[in-house]
This record gives sequence, structure tokens and C-alpha cells, in this order.
Amino acid sequence: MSTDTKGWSRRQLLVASGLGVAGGSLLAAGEARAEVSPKHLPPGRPGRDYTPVVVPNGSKLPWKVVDGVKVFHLVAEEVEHTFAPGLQARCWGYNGRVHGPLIEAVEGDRVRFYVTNRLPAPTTVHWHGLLLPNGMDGVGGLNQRAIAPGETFQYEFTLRQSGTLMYHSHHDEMTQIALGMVGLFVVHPRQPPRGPKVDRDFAFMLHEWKLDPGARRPNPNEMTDFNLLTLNGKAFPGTAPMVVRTGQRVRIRLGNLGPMDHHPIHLHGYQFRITETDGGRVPESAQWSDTTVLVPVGSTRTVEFVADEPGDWAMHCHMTHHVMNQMGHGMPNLIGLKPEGFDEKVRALLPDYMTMGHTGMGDMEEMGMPVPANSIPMVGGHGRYGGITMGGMFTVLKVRDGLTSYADPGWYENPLSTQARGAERAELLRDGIDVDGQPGAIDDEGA
Ligand SMILES: [Cu+2]
Repeated sequence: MSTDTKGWSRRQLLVASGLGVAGGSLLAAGEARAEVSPKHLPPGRPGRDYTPVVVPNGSKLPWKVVDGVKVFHLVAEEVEHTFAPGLQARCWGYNGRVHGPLIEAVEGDRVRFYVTNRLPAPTTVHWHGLLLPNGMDGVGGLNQRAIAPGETFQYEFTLRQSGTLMYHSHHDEMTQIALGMVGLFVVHPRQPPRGPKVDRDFAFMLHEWKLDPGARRPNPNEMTDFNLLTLNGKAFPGTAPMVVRTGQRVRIRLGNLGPMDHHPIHLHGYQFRITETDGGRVPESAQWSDTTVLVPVGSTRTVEFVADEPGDWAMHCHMTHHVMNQMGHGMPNLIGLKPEGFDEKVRALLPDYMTMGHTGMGDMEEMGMPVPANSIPMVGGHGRYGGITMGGMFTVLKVRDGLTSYADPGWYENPLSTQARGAERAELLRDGIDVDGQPGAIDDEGA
């Protein structure tokens, strides 16, 4: 860390200068050294100082104010978690939730966290991306000793920044993170950023798991073949939609503390701007427009857009195996196989046998194929027009005119004139389309 001639660290200067809130100017040399408890601002209040974020399927960590400090209590513990209807597992999380409740606070707040360890193993909490004193950083062995089972530790610091940050165990990381011990930490700016106000502010934690069909515990030793991909701990069809009124400005915060994979999250129907990383707000001149944002492991990305087109818009990871559930993995490739005759022979031995997958996996949702106890089919649920052939990291942005409530409005009814449908014979004739003829493709031999 760089220091000036007076021995001040840049961070101490930022703290003592009013957290950059009062204009960000550094202190003049010779001013008093930062106190043990650095200057902080009165606790920020929802409604007055910020619009609370919405956590689909998730929860928030409660707090109270004691002598001007926001006090939180995190309890690390085993959690019976439901990934989707019909699929439960014994995970590790915080306060009865997987993932841990979202922490919401305001730049300049003084925050105090009590962390009680009810796990059978030691743990710590690391405040990922937060600027804080080294002794509060939570890396077991490096910054503190690990919190033993039954112990309660205290962390306290002042929030010097705003943004979408995270927290997670930093002890036996491979095991504890894989079992779910992660959460989001949103710090709202004390002064709202310039520009239009955001109306709907959603937050998602991305995660991946290995949970064998029928198993009760995710396998934290898995390194490559994850079979359960989640948004806020839920796999589609367990994911709740984002509900928005047409014309509202929407923010979506995405954090990734999964074990191994980066996730390209794609939103249909809109171009968004990438406005924030866990390193803070991206200056407007450096923001770019996109439809997919890559969220690397250990990072957050925030996007914003105006929801001006009503409808049911998909949002999902674009890695196709990340929109499949458990049973879509490790299957033999049967594409092109002709099962006639073969199935009858096998049925002599296995009466219920039916070859599946020889035309792909798209029919699996429709077939109602029986699955082992405590597992879910590889692809999702029913939409307005039939089976949705995705599971995992898939959810829906529901944009509607004139909403008065954010309850799930059901499926969108597209105006007939803007609805894809089967072509009619008269239309084919009118446009000279011969469905049985030679399809066209012109060799491109260059200019
Ligand atoms: Cu993915």
C-alpha cells in the first residue's frame, strides 16, 4: 500500500476525509491521524437514502441501530434448501438461507457484524470487494483465526464506497463456498448518482452445484461437472420472475461466487448498459451497450436499461449446459439413433424401457419422464405456449403496461399481429414459398 511522507495510507486519508462523500478531497498534510473508529455518517435509511433492492427468491439481513452503528447478526449454519419444487438438499448457508441474506447498507454507514458459527467446522466471513482495515478482511489464518464452532466473532468497519459487493466464507473455501456460504452486499451511494432514478433494482447471486440425483448433499469436491445451476439458489422452474411496469428503469445486479465457472448472462428484448463492477460505478463515457454480460467468478456486474417493450423476456446464462438441470449431464449421445425394433427387444427385459434423446432433449419436459426421488427433470416448466426446454439459470423478466402490483402477472398475451405462428397455405402461395422444394443458399464467393 502506498503511503505519503507522513506515513498516511491512501485509505486512511480517504476515511478521514469523510469517505469521499464530501467531495473526495484528500486531507492536507499535518491533520490529525484517523481514529481507531473512523468518522462515519448517520445510518442511511431505506426510502429516504435509497430504494431497496429486490431479491427474487431471496432474503435480506435485518439490522438495528445501536449508538449510530448498524448492527447485523449472521449465523453460519446447515440449511435444508429447496432448489426447485421436488429438489431439496442439505447445504451450508447463513440465517437459515441459501445463499445468505442480502446485506443492504449505505456508503458512510458504520456497520458491525456478529458472526455466530453453528457449523461443525471453523469458518470466517470475508467481505468481498469492500475497502476496510486489513484485520477485518476475514481470510482465515491471514487476517484472523478461524471462528470455532460455537463461537461468535465481531467485525466492524465503515463503508467507504458504494456498489454491488459480496461476502463469503474464507476458510476451507472449496467446501464452504461450494455448499452455499456466499451472499450479496449492496452498498447504496450516499448521494444518488446523476441521471434518471432506477425504479426496479434486482439482485441475483449465480452459483453452480454438483448434486447427484437422489443425493441429499451437494458434492463440494466436484471441479468440472456441475449439474445444478442457480439464480439466488433456485433452478428453473424454481426461479421467481422479475416484474416490471412498462417504461420503468431497471437495474440488475449479478454476483458470481460459484466454484469454477463464469456465466454469460443474456437478456432478451433489450440492450443494456454495463454500469457497475465490484470495483464501482463505470463512468458513463466508459459504459458500453450489450445484450450479454460475462460475470466472472469472484465478480459482480450491474446492468441498466429502460423496460419499454412489454412481454415475457427470457434472462439466462448462455452456456447451454447451464440451462439444464441434473439429468441433462453425462448422457450418451443418441442423436440419429432409430429406436424402432430396438425398444421392443429391450422391453422383453425392462418393460418400461423407452429410448430417449435420439431427437435431442427437447421432448423431455413433455414426456413427464419419471425421475429419481429428490431430483428434477433436466428441463424446465410450462410457458404460455408449451414446454420451456431450459432449466437451471433461467428466469423471466415480465414487463407489463399499467401494473399496480408486482405480484406475478401470469404469462404475457401477445397481440395477435405480433405473434409468431404457423404459416397459412395462402401466404405460402402468395410469397412463392415451396416447402417441399430445394432450400436456398447462395455460395458466397466474394466480390
Ligand atoms: Cu453459466
